[in-house]
Amino acid sequence: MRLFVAINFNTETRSRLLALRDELRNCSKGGNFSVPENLHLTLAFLGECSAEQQASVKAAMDAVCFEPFPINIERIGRFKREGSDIWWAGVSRNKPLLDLQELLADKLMAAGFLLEERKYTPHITLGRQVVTEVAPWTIEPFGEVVKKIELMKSERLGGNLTYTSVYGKASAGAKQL
Ligand code: 2AM
Repeated sequence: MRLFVAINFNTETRSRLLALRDELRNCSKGGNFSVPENLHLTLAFLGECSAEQQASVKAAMDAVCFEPFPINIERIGRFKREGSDIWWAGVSRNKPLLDLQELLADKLMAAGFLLEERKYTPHITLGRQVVTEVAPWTIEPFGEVVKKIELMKSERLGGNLTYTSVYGKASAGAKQL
């Protein structure tokens, strides 16, 4: 199965992200835009994993301790790809988020996973293969307090890219899941 670890959002954050997705869609000539349930912030992408590897990811998540922390979504940006870019909502690079991402990556690498070596760019994908003439823009920041990270399974169901939470690790002080 294809796995990644992510932060999922509450209903209000999700609806604000959706409004931004719609704004982007309205000023685009084309693109493959994210459906509401697929909006998330990836912390680590594992790719194809065996059941044994899935257990290792859960153990790595269990070994990561973090306090609840706020995140802020502050801009709309893109990764340039030949003519059809990936557009996203960018998350401020705050210390608790970067520390959590690094700690998790360390635990996963210690368990034998090969992770992406590029610098972590915290982003929430709003659309892929987007064709637009607009330039990235800043937004009135909004966000929420993160209290949980989740192990997500990615699969194609009936032709649709579907993400399902298969495990969760709560922050210190949060109720057990
Ligand atoms: P993206 O949104 O920037 O494509 C599920 O596919 C999640 O894992 C998405 O957030 C996706 O990021 C990320 N992802 C997919 N393939 C990846 C890769 N090779 N390296 C890093 N992240 C990846």
